[in-house]
Amino acid sequence: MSRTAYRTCPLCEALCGLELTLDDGDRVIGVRGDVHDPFSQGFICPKGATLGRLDGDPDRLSGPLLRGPDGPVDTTWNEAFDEVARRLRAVAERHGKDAIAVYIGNPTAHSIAGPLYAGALVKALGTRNVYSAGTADQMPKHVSAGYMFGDPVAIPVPDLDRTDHLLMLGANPLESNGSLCSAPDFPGRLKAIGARGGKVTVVDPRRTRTARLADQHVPIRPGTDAYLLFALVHTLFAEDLVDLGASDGRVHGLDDLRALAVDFSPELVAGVTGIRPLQIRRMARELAAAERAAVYGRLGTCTQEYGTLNNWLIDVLNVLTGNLDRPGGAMFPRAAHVPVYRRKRPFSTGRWRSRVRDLPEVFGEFPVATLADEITTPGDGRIRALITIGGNPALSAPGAERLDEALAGLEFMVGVDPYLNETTRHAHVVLPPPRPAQTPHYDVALLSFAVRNYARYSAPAVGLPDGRPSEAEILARLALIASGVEDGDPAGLDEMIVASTLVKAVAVPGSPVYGREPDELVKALNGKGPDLRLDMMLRLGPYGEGFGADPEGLTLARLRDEHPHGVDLGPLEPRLDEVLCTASGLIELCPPSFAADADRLRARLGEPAPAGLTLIGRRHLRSNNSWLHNVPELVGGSNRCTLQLNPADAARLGIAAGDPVRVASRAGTIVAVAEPTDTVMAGVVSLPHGWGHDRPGTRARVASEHPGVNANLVTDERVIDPLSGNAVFNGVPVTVERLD
Ligand SMILES: Nc1nc2c(c(=O)[nH]1)N[C@H]1C(S)=C(S)[C@@H](COP(=O)(O)OP(=O)(O)OC[C@H]3O[C@@H](n4cnc5c(=O)[nH]c(N)nc54)[C@H](O)[C@@H]3O)O[C@H]1N2
Ligand SMILES: Nc1nc2c(c(=O)[nH]1)N[C@H]1C(S)=C(S)[C@@H](COP(=O)(O)OP(=O)(O)OC[C@H]3O[C@@H](n4cnc5c(=O)[nH]c(N)nc54)[C@H](O)[C@@H]3O)O[C@H]1N2
Ligand code: SF4
Ligand SMILES: [Mo]
Repeated sequence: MSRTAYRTCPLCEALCGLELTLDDGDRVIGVRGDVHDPFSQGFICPKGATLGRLDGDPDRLSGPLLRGPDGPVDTTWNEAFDEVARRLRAVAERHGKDAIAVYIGNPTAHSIAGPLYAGALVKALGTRNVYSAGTADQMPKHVSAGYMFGDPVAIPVPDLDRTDHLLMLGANPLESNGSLCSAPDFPGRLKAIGARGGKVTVVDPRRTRTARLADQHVPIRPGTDAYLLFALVHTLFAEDLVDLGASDGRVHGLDDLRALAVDFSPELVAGVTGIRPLQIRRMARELAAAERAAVYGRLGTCTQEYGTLNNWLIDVLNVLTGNLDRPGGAMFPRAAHVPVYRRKRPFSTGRWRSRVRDLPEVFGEFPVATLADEITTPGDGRIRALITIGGNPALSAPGAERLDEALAGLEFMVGVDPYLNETTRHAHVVLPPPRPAQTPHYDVALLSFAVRNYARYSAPAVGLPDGRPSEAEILARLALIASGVEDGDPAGLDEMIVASTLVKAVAVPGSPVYGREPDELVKALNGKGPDLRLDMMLRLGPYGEGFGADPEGLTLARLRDEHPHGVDLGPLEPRLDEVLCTASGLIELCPPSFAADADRLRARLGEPAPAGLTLIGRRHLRSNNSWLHNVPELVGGSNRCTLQLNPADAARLGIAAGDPVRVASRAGTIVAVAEPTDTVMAGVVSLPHGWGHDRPGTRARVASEHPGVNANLVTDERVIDPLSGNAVFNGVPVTVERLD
């Protein structure tokens, strides 16, 4: 007998609802799109469709591992946690708190446990050595939102379903399915813009599938978006096209911004960007003329040396054209579990600095680009131990070879990960979370970026055997260990967090529980662990039941039982008032540190362009960073880890399709297989990341048969976006030659 269960897909940001079919042995034997999900309406991609294969992957670790003299061996959960406690304590006693570092990987943003427990772990460790995939990804967006709007997570998303004009830079949602813009069936939503008479423009050095679907593709030289964006701002001012709309009277720094943009005329930036002045002017005019327009930039704009400037100027354009916070423009989603009454402290970076390279703290973190420095450089405060939670920095971080070597030299390392991958092979203890089918789901991190207000909770499809901790329990146990409570009950941590949240909530005027008694509120809550926390968050949230304030409102039980396919909470609504929390109470259009970096950008114009080729990345629909390469259905067919280059460059260098080529940069050298294609502009080469599965000591049989090469052996950890510390993967100077 088979049965059906429903859950959100945890593999990307599109949040598709899935219908799982399970056999009577609780194996997932089928996956389809959930047609009753009001948001995804049955949409599914090849990755979601193979979730069953991932769930049942024989290489997935079923229990904890302890490293012995001959490699990792199975152990019990108690022994594993005891070992972690003993060895972390030893490191902390000998070297202090900062000697223990944490790395939080991307899949942590897709789990219920990551966002709810990683913070508690970091706090309990009391370390400043906090790293994440965020500084290889979206950190520039947080910095830009933090300084412009006061809140680093106040990130506007394009209102895809109502916009008439979408200007998209450095994003390829036809492969990625979208990012910082959760929209199941992103391709369908893009096509709908054209169908209702709108226009989509894509700025990208490659003619991607997204660029082909768009009405217009504007190729740009890698790493030069800030020049283009400044020229667009320049044109809006120069041609008197600025119309703040809803932001009128709510901005600060408009004159400073205008003064800054004066220098960046379309003529001046044409050479460096490769975009004709007339085209830039036309783009600015169309943006200003559109009834409802949105400018959206994603990964390609972040992983650049001017990542923060890019992300700031993108939202500047939204403000200057009156599109911020208006339907069809760039809007702030309202997530059901995020209270809108929160008291916020204005954002700033650099509250402390890194030991070796003196880099500013950003959003509580140091750049992953300096993790290897902090592990290998002797002296007080050196990192001796590391906890990784989902992630694979040995492949995903810039200058990965140095980091890989550094990991091998750690005194102690813990990996919370279902796989023995290129990173966790260095761990002394590996703590694997259970299968997706055994894991509850709610997108704590991603629902704040959805193009419709929406919520969905999935109960585990399959129960956990006795004594088998969930990922929430694993992380809670680690947090307890870090705070010196070695055999505490993980549930106690949730009760503590709930109690302290409620104490704060009752003190904030405007909260639905203002003035009430926390002890009495706790009694209303149901569930244990993450469920308890989520029940509280939903009740305190904008659609919540408010502990009696709105009897019809959301509770976890109501979301789970009455809306098993998720609930649509309506289109995005203007809510700048709820969001804005700068010290001035205004949108900061020209933060001083950004203006200073713009001076650096301007000065760079005078320098000669680097000769040779520049490297950028790319994504493929059937991949997911470093970790779906062990699913046979997703890696079959031709080698995808190729170095794409323009046929003109290939001819000049005497390179033919299939030739092995040596790619060299300041950081390192790799050998890849060449794939000439005119989808890449001349002067640019492209290699995907997440490959390089040829390292000994991993346990991923399928992936090791399709190893590919690690692009991050040639990306350079020394070059970062100074404002955010973000890694630079796009625009890396390289030389390419045929290997004889
Ligand atoms: N299938 C699949 N889906 C994924 C992932 C995956 O690995 N595979 N990863 C997930 C993750 S972690 C993320 S963050 C998202 C990212 O999702 P997206 O932001 O859509 O990222 P990419 O697909 O890498 O698209 C970035 C684009 O930027 C272009 N680009 C490179 N350099 C420049 C430049 O200098 N300027 C401009 N304008 N463009 C440039 C690249 O050619 C590429 O097409 O995708 C998520 N979804
Ligand atoms: N050159 C280059 N490098 C890049 C990028 C690029 O475009 N170009 N993109 C960057 C981006 S956007 C990102 S986000 C990073 C990603 O970098 P990372 O987060 O470091 O790497 P991932 O491959 O996403 O991590 C996958 C690991 O998480 C584990 N995992 C999966 N599910 C779970 C779970 O539920 N719990 C736990 N605990 N672990 C789980 C998997 O088993 C796997 O081992 O890479 C960055 N690196
Ligand atoms: S688009 Fe993303 S969320 Fe949807 S099925 Fe594919 S991987 Fe899962
Ligand atoms: Mo990412």
